[in-house]
Amino acid sequence: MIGLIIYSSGGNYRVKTDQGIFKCKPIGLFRKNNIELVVGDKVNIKIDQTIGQENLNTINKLYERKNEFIRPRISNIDYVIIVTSVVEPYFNHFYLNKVISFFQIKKIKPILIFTKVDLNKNQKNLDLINKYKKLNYEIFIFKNYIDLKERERFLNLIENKFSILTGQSGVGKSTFLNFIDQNLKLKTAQISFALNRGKHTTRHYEAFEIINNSFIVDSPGFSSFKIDLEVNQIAKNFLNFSKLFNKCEFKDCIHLNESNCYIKKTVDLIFYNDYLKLIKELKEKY
Ligand SMILES: Nc1nc2c(ncn2[C@@H]2O[C@H](COP(=O)(O)OP(=O)(O)OP(=O)(O)O)[C@@H](O)[C@H]2O)c(=O)[nH]1
Ligand SMILES: [Mg+2]
Ligand SMILES: [Zn+2]
Repeated sequence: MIGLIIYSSGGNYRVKTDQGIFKCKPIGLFRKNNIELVVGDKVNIKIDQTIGQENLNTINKLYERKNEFIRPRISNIDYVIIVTSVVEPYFNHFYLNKVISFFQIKKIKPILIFTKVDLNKNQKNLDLINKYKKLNYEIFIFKNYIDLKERERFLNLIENKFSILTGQSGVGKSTFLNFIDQNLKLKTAQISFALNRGKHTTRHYEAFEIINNSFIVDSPGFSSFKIDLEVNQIAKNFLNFSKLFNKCEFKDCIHLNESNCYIKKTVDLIFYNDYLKLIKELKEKY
């Protein structure tokens, strides 16, 4: 039977199939070949309830992965849903731009959710959201709720897709998901003002089935997201750079001090500065 791994914890898995969800263990071959199964994997399982009291169902085949990530351990992602709060925590566009670019390099489309817009008192934040709109990203504005039409639009977008939800702690990932699917009732936390950081309330990776065979993994905050980037990849994939870098004079332009750099000339300063900051961060790493 073919299925999708929707939960993993300490070598125990839950696999969703046409016949329902089954608790499974992988056959020894996986360990022998050093293959760790992860949430998002498409697998074959064998149902075997005859041994002892336990349901000993086994996973005996892994189908080829479309993509895979080390941390979090997840595979076959169609969309990344990036949640950014405009206040508490502050509008961290640098982090957002970095995550967008990381996933664009992997050819995974981002969906941007801006939260806590009801608490916003600063026009600059709204202007910034508009800058993302101009780059043609799929955007949703969350004010502790979104209206039915927007909810529909979101559900249509993720239909039959496997998506990962990410964003810094406390931005409202779980709150947003609970709103989209009122049956989920994920734990949410009050932000801790003392630290100006949200408390971690999401502990494990689990794909939640939102209606219509659409799955979303609610992952912990970004600190545990392993982001590996290279300068020349960033130079071609940062935000909308893929549409622009061909117009730079040099084919391998990294948009710093090269002459006739189209990107330096045309990209919004706030985004260009984030690009510089990211390049600096990468260069310091090596
Ligand atoms: N006013 C307002 N509060 C919000 C909004 N979105 C989330 N919150 C609040 O922000 C706090 C943190 O929300 P969570 O959903 O727990 O955040 P999270 O991103 O899941 O956090 P972690 O699981 O720790 O990564 C909660 O108190 C929410 O009620 C919003 O749009 N408006
Ligand atoms: Mg959460
Ligand atoms: Zn350039």
